[in-house]
Amino acid sequence: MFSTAIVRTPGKSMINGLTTAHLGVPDYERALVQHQSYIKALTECGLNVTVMPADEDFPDSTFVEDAALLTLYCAIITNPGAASRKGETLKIREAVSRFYSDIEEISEPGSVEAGDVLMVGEHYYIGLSGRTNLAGSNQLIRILENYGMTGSIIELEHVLHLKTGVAYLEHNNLVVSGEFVNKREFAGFDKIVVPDEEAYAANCIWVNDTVLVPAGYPVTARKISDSGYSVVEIEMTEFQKLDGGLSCLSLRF
Ligand code: CIR
Repeated sequence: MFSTAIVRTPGKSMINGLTTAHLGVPDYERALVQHQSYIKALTECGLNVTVMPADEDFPDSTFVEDAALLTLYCAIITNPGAASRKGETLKIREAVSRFYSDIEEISEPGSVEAGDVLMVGEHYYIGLSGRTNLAGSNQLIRILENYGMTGSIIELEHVLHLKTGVAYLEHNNLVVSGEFVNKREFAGFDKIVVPDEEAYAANCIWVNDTVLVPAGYPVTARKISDSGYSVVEIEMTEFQKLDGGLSCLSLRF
């Protein structure tokens, strides 16, 4: 169970965020409303939510998930692969240090964005992506092992981050889309398969047996609800324009 989340209000500079989506420029006011709904949903799932103020210097800084990996035993500050995102970690470290005394970090030449890291109990799957490199993945595995946890590497083909296309809902249930449907590494899971036309909905989050799903993906929402979860739909259009999904907007621990 999670008790706490950290989020960061988007800044007006989000309109300059990194994107490959071709869905237009985010509407800042609408993004703020959507972010408020996200916070409300986490709160209703029982989490205490720490809201960091916007940081205009970093257009993608609302996607806090990428800057740290929070485990049961330690926090790991990442080293984002995107040059414009590297400086995000400074304030994330400050926020995280209120909750953790053991804080580790990924350093050059290693890069990791924790959107590439999928937690399944005490094992962490690490996606090798354009943002997370082999040196960073190996550093991360060493850190995890020092605390009695494990990690393994998965090569990504098309997605930005591992969790762009896969989500773990506990109880051995894995939501998968696209390249992950038949991935050998995930053969042992019970799979909830997201249809190609709803691929964005593969980035959903388990929060204490409620699953937050982006609004507008009825087939996926139904499949998850049929698997026994209560489903809450969140409008995410303005973050989708920056390739961001539900997991990216919070650190949950
Ligand atoms: C980026 O390209 O870095 C941001 N525009 C989106 C980050 C999304 N984060 C995530 O999937 N964990």
